[in-house]
Order: sequence, then C-alpha cells, then structure tokens
Amino acid sequence: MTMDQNELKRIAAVRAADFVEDGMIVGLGTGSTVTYLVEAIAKRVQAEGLHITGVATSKRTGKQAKALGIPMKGIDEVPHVDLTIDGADEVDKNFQGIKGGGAAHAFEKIVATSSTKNIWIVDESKMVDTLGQFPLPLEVIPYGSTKVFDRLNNEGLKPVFRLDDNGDRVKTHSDNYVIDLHVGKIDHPHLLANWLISQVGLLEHGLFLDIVNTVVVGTQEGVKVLE
Ligand code: ABF
Repeated sequence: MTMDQNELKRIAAVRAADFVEDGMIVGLGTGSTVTYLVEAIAKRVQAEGLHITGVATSKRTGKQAKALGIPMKGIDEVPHVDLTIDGADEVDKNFQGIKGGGAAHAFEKIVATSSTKNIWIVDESKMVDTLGQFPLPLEVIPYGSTKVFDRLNNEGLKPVFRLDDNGDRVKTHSDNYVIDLHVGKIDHPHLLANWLISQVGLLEHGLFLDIVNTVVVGTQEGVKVLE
C-alpha cells in the first residue's frame, strides 16, 4: 500500500518531533509538513509535559502552535534558538535547499541562521540531484521592483511576479513582493546566491545554503534520517 504525499510528510514530521528536547527554544517553520510537526510537538507537550518555547516563522504557524498549547515567543524575545525544524521545497545531495514556496523564506532564514541546529522535514519528492526545478523565490521591496525585475530578466533568470488567486501580487509578512526565478537548473548555487544578495532592492532569496544539519525524509520505505 503506497503512502500519499501528505502521509510521507506526516511520518517525517512525527519523526522529527523526537529531536525536540525538554527546555529547548524551538524554531517552527512554515508549510504543510510543519503543520504535522506542530501537531506532533503539541502532543508531546500535552502527554509528556515537555517544556519548550516555540518561535514561529509565520503568523499561521504561530496561530496553530498557540492554539495547540505550545508556549511561543518572538525571535527578538529569545537569546538564541536551540533547534529549528522546517520544511523545504527542494534539497540536493549536498543538503543545499530551496525554500520560500510559502513566501515566508526571509523570516525562515532569520530563524534558521539564529539556530544552533537545523532540521528539514520533507517527503521524498523534494530530494533532487540539482536545485532549480522548483522556482527560486525572492523577496523584493515594492519600491523599484520593476527595475529589479528587469535586471533579473536581463540576466536570463526568467523572473515572474508571484500572483494570488485574484491575480494580485503576493505580499510577504513584511509587505514585500515575491518574484520567482524559473531557471530550471542551478549548477552553482553559491555563485547565484552571492549575485542575488548584491542586487539593490532584493531583500532575500530562497537558496538556503550550508544551513541544515539533518534532513528527515518520508519515503515509501519509511522515514530516513540523513545527516
Ligand atoms: C517552508 O516549507 C517553505 O519555505 C517551503 O515552501 C515549505 C514547503 O512546503 P510544504 O511543507 O507544504 O511542502 O518552509
């Protein structure tokens, strides 16, 4: 009996919840896989009396965690983060990743780079040989965004403003636009990341490089913990 993608996400999330230890300050990512993680952690808080402080990377994660009884604080209210667990859109064999499908990658990267340890939870479809099939998200300040768009286009990076169901431009929590790059294949992620972050008006990109320590993958053969 094969498991569907949601079940693969769920088994990875449940396994990752075991890495949370009493007393930890835990960064909680964003996305559907993390939704299962928050449920699993909340169950441990209720059943075992696990004492943790959660730090959310988005309003929706914070709302879910609070509703399930996980004590929460803002990233600027905690001295550090012990462990951040988050989803991802693509992970390659060097544990480099693309994130931001949920338009929360700037907050996610702030929390991840403030964490002692990072774990990603994914279903097996996210594991790729080379990054780039998933459109690379960028957070762009609205003022001058058409000029940033033009520069990306001239670089051959195939930019598209992300639109919502009404055809309006998606806004991040910081009221910035999201531009997705349809490059198809990113052979040198570090080179691209360095070029992107040097572009004036481009606030953050979805290349998460040299950040994660462990990837927990839900596969048809069960959960694999890659380190
Ligand atoms: C989040 O995890 C985003 O950066 C990324 O888009 C998402 C993956 O979404 P899902 O878990 O729903 O597949 O951190």
